[in-house]
Amino acid sequence: MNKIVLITGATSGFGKAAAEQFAALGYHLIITGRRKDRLDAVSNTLQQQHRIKVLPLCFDVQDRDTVFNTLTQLPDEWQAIDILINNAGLAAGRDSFEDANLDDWETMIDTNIKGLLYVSKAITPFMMARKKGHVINIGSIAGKETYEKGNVYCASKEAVDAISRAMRIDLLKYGIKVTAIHPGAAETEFSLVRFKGNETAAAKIYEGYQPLTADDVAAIIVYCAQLPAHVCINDLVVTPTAQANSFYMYKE
Ligand code: NDP
Ligand code: 8X3
Repeated sequence: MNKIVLITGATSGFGKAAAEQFAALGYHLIITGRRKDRLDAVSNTLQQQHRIKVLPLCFDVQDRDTVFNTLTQLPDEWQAIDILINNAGLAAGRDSFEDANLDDWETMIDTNIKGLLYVSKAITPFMMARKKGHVINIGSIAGKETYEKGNVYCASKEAVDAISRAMRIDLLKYGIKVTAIHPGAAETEFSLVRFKGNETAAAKIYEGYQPLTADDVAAIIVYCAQLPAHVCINDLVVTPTAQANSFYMYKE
């Protein structure tokens, strides 16, 4: 029987690449995002290319009522979710603490922390009932080492790290695996979003070295998801070879 994977933020970057790779392996997909046109395009393409079912759900993970109304009332055939990938997230701005915008801070906290919690709280009861499941949270190297002007983005990803450890302890009794994956610099729409559409500022982040791609990270997500039932990668940090940590990047 095909497994079901739910991926938040599958309209671009890691989430879209993961949807493509899971689809190629025959998984049925629940994919989410706010941009309905993109979500429908990903859904239609993957259903045409592979013999799988796709359920696209368009919502903002910050919206608590919509998250719970949508996810707790999934059609019966979609409730047996094997893998939840909490990927939806963003950085908004890269400003020193004193200059940072409060709305940016709230957006990051509401998306990266609260959104991940809402989705997890809505979906894990399905896994608890089946005494199995796998939650894969996308953190960041930013959650391992706080860098200059990273303030609340780093804090939000440090929270993802702590929440992952907490979920792993509390969900152990239900046989649910929890994996946290912490990527370094990857060229997706991440920097374009962070710099609010400024293409020059975004491109500069990836100059002088070879960053990770969305497919690199997706392949790691898929690898973690496909390990035998008794094996769980708890915590995984992955960077481009040119990046040693949040601070040291070797640029040509
Ligand atoms: P992208 O900007 O390419 O993708 C982000 C995805 O998240 C999009 O599908 C977007 O969909 C979705 N999303 C954002 N906000 C919301 C929201 N409020 N509600 C629902 N969906 C939302 O970036 P990445 O693929 O790079 O980022 C994916 C994750 O990886 C993020 O959590 C990010 O913090 C993390 N990360 C990224 C790194 C990088 O260097 N790229 C490194 C380490 C971690 P839509 O806009 O349609 O809602
Ligand atoms: C994204 C990687 O280093 O820009 O989480 O914070 S970084």
